[in-house]
Amino acid sequence: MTTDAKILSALRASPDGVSGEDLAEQLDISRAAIWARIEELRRLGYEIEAGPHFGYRLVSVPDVLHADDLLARLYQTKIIGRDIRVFEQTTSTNDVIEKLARDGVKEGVVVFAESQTRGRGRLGRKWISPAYKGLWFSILLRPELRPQETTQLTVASATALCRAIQAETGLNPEIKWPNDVWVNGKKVAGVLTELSAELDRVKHVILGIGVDVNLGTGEFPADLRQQATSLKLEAGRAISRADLAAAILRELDHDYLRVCIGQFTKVADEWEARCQTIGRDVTIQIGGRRVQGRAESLGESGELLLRTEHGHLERIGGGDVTLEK
Ligand code: BT5
Repeated sequence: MTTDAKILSALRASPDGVSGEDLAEQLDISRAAIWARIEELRRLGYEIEAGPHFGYRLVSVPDVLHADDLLARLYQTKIIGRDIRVFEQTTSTNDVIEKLARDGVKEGVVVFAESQTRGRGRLGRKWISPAYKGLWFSILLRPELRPQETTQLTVASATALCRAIQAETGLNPEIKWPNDVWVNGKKVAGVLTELSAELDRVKHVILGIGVDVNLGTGEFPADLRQQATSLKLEAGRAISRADLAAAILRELDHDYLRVCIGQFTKVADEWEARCQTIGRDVTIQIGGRRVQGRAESLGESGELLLRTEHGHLERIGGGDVTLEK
């Protein structure tokens, strides 16, 4: 952990304040060095009160993503979030992770961007990513899975996102297979899973996640307003992006471990309970093909089991779902 991360976690651990002397002792640096770091944190927008009786006290944190601060909150995760990098702007955070993957960086690294100039969805679709309004981030994973099993990670991401969003906002998110998180009938988050694989072995997976946190209606293009919303619009209050980011990474770490140790069925049960697609009549567009039927359940690799209109059970690995009335 960096010095800033240690200071922030010490301040969080003592909401009533902690003395400069105690901080200096805990971190094994001088009081002057502590003071200099506190000044720097204040410059970044952290409101830190100082007084003779309580020492230093964290009053409020700015609505910016700060890698050290996120690290400080995530010291207990096993894989995801041990290394966090925040960029002011990128093309797509998936591109940055792709480069890190090629450079041999360890799995679990997370890249956030305050804005993306070329954020993308599946099939090269555009993902709008306005500055400071959402969480636009990607994670590098190197799981021991076969390529067809990586749908498990998309499923795990959706369940983790739902738990974190519910805990931080009180909203009740639902999942639309395979990668959408919805609130009150509109999309608030999506997952883009990209993988590099050999025939039978995954080399790495990039999970790209976009969450519409504090966008106002005007920040969505007119053609998206019917189908997309933000947590702020639905909850009726601004949501702390840093709190939500930390919660999501914690939940993702938990679900990723469940997948790694062969407990995908537990994730799948939770997923099915949240999934509004199961039990519904749907039309699925898979490239140029269109299939219709009833979504029956989730298969053991995260695929959708669809009872087609002709009575066959089809395993669908990916596609765009439209719910029939
Ligand atoms: C997704 O694709 O839902 C995956 C989105 C993943 C975005 C993240 S952001 C960080 C990382 N870096 C990237 O470059 N991407 C990932 P899909 O199911 O194909 O949905 C895309 C469709 O959603 C678009 O065609 C629009 O209709 C709609 N859309 C675009 N921007 C949106 C937004 N901010 N919120 C809700 N819907 C949006």
